[in-house]
Amino acid sequence: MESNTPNPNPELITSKLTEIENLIEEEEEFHHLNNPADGIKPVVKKYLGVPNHADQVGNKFYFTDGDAKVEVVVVTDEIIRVRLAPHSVFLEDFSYGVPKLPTRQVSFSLHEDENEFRVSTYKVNCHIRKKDFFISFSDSNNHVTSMDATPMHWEENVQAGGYYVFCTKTCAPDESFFGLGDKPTELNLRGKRLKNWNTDAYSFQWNQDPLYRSIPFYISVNEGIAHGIFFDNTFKAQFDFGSEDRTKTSFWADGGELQYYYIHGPHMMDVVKSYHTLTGTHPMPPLWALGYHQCRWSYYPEAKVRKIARGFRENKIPCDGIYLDIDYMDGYRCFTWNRKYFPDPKKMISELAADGFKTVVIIDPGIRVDDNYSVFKEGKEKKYFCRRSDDYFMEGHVWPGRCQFPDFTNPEVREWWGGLFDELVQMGVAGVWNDMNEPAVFGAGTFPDDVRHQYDGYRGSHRKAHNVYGMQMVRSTYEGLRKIMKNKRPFTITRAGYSGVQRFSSVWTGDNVASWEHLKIGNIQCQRLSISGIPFCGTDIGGFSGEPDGELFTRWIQMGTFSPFMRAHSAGDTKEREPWSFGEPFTAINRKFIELRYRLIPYLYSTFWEHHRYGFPILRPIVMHEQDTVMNHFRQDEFTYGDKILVCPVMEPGQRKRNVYLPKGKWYNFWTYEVVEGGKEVSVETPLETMPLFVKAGSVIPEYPVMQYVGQQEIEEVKLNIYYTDYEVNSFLFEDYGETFAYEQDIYLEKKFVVNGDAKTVTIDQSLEGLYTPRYDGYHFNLIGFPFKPSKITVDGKDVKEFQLNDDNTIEFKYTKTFKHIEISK
Ligand code: MIG
Repeated sequence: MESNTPNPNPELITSKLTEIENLIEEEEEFHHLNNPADGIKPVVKKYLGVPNHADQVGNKFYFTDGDAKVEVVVVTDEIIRVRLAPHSVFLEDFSYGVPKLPTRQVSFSLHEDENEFRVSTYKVNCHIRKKDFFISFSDSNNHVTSMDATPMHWEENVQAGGYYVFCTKTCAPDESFFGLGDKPTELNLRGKRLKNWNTDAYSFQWNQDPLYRSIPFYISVNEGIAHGIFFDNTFKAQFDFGSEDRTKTSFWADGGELQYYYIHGPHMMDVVKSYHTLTGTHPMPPLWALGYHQCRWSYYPEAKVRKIARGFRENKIPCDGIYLDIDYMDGYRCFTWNRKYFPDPKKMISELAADGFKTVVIIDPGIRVDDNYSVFKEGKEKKYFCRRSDDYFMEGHVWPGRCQFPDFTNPEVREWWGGLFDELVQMGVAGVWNDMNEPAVFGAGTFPDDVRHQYDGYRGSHRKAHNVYGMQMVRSTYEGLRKIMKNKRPFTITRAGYSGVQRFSSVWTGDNVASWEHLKIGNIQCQRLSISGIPFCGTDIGGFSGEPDGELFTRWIQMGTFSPFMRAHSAGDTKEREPWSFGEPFTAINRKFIELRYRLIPYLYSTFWEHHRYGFPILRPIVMHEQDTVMNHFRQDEFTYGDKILVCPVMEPGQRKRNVYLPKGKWYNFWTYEVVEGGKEVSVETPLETMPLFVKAGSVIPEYPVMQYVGQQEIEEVKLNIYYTDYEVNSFLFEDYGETFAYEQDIYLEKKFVVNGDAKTVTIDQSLEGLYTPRYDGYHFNLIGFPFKPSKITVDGKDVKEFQLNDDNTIEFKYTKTFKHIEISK
């Protein structure tokens, strides 16, 4: 049921194809400029006519104008899917983004009157207007949240063998837009026009588009109400948020089906959580992956790798991951080793492991054409490499020279590729880094359009498979590792991706630059990725290309401490770039922040669980906390890390003071414990050794002792920092083995802390859920901001005799067993 036939001219060489593609693009641009869907309709465009009929099959409704058909599917109470078939023939339901539609039981109804058909759940109505086939959505209060500005339309493109599909909705005057993954532009996408086409974008710039990933999901906030649109189409797609025409929001793709999910809010958080019910969440990462990672292009030979590792231990800077970039391979052949540089990799990896380092290796998709190379030979024999429409193998140049590329959209190829990691895993490799998987090809940029892909049985050209190629590569990697590592959690990182890539991998933002501007770009990108369904993300700390000075590097380490994924990386032609490379005071400050990262690992891990289990993002921009205030739609510096810690990176050189917005409520300055009332901007001192960090009143922030790597010592007690509140606040602590999938069988422990207080008494209650028993019992309590000196502390009815009142007004005491109820009274 493939709508797109191959490019009919196989003789065209790559450059010619690129030329043609550019022409098509220009033409498209031209079409759009001349047709912002406001009346000047080119003849080739077809619009839906008048719906004259409604059919129902289970939770699916069909409306037709006689020729074209529209399908409306009730997915959940909050999610409705709309699809268009220009001649009534729908493609088979298959999507890499949505492996399976949720199957919860939903009640819904169809209503018809003289003006419209209406499909309703108890939260959403989908209106199909009889006059003109306009589709709109409203909530249970009849508040219209999304409305077509023209009927859905398409262009029959015989040349390209398919349709260009378009959807145009109205854009309200104060409507804001968020999402779309890694776009390096303002957080609020209002007024932007953006493209999804995975691209290797070395040293990308502010506003450059497209970059490495395609996440066709956005969130609209208008009049305080949020909804989401997930345009699940893998072809080159574009989005226009009131850019061509301030009153219209459009999205279109140059192939495939016009298919989108309308996701109801009313809060942005609801939209993101629902989006995750479609595309899945990130599995729990191995605990060590939450530590600090050190990378460079490249650390080699072995002596250098060991020297770097030693450097961490000697400088007492914690580190868990060390990376081998492409030079570890023999002539850049994947799954081989350069034995001159690494004579005994197994020995090296196991000695690094004994010192607490996990080794992560890079793998690229390009396989060197070389009959003496087993991976190539096997792939060739089994016909696993991508082919052009004329059946010749697709070839391109990348690091190894002349290469062919596995078709990761073929399940058999994925299985094969996944198995190739066996040897690396036996050597002790703990994680795999997937690079160049946009896919990137030197010169041509990427594959020619006519390359054929198996696409899990739904064959198609590269036009359809391009944006999912990288995701399928890292899926193959993840699934292969998972099999080989048995019950251990693999760690993977990828550059390219499509919606749903979070089921298989973490991501980094690609080849950024060592500049202050890029620190700002990275801050926005991580927030944007987080709310676009990609929670485990980070930037190349320090900037990949170019040279940061000590100050920029340290400010980047500070921000990176609060990136879900924390890794420093640098290009090969730059100066040494380890956390101690810049001398004092930088080394000490870098150490302090990386230590803070490790202290907060239980907090981050618990937040990760909240993501995995419930679909909450790890980083949350201000707008996600207070979407009612339009001003907040434009704040992009501050974010919360989980829901308890507010972070504001310092992103200007020499900045010793800055304004920080705090959402409503009471906040504690993390460094001084000063209480600040939120709902406004406050001025914060920002000397280099600190950065604005605030903790919500009532929080219980768990802390592990600083270790040089995760699991260095058994944890004997956990510190609980308890921030005074006079209203009830809940906190969670999630714990488990940290490296197996036992959590899938409920072998975990979720601790819930409830803190409440008044001027005389504070209570802390703990309840437990799950089957895991931590190896420690004891807590070290640190009470912060209490308005009184306690005269009595009881834990489960027993008096605590020894507690310490500190000069900074904190109160500390220890209790060697777990507890249910604590009372601290004046
Ligand atoms: O053509 O493997 O983004 O992180 O160090 C460059 C070498 C290939 C690009 C990645 C970068 C990596 C580099 N790679």
